[in-house]
Amino acid sequence: MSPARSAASTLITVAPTGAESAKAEVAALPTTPEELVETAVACEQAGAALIHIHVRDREHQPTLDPVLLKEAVDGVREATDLVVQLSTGGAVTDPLDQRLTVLDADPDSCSLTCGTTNFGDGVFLNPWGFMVELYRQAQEREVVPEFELFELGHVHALRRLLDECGLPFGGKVHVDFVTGVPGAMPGTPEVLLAGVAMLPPEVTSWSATGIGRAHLPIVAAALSAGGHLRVGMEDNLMYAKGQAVSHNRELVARAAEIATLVQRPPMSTSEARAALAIKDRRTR
Ligand code: KMH
Ligand code: ZN
Repeated sequence: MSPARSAASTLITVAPTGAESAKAEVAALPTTPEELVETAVACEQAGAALIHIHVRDREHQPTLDPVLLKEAVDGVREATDLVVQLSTGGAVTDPLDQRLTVLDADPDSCSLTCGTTNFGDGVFLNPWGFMVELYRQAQEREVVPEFELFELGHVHALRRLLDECGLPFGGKVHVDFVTGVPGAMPGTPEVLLAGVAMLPPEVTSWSATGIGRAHLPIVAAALSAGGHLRVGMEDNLMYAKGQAVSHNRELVARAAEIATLVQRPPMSTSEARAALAIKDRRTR
């Protein structure tokens, strides 16, 4: 089945925090454990089925502290049915070996970026050996990766990864096109559709996100082409021209409204768990 034609409903991922924005400049950014859980609950109610988490420390700085990561996973898992995905990308300054330890927090899913990319003024490092090691560890721990694609070349690197390492745990292959990062692939429908055309046939679902101004054009393009959506303050701090996002819920609710209008309503968390073949780690 072509992934471009398979989606009757829309998986909405929320990426509420990221590693780039400063709490001092963006008060609405959820950076404490309490804010993260409150955001997760509100976004689930608004239509999200998956949450992509970056954790902050007590000073609101990005961290890969294992205790804080576990606290975040457990807190969101106890309060919601969302698929809990941890970022293994962290911040551009995070060392590769520390990024691998994210899996110790036992998330349902983890991000896995398919290659190095420009990232604003920095470089987001994802060398081949790191990708393979992260993928193998995810397979062993039965964590479902979301393959993140910041460049068209990353689509080809995904092909190589699947050839050399096989399918993820559960057999589903879900990718997210992250478009509009300064210096990486632009957030235009043309580039998104070129990436979709290159996807390996093993891909069972794809989503897209547009950074900053690319947000709404990419929402519209992805829905039109049969894809899913990632929204949230990691990627976009403005709701509209001159209007800052005041809560991640607003971005999820708008995405859910647009998806419903085009008759691809939000996927429930149980549908998302089935679509991504997520192992059930819930305790409640
Ligand atoms: N913060 C970026 C350097 C991921 O979460 O895996 C990387 C990123 C991708 O956000
Ligand atoms: Zn991220």
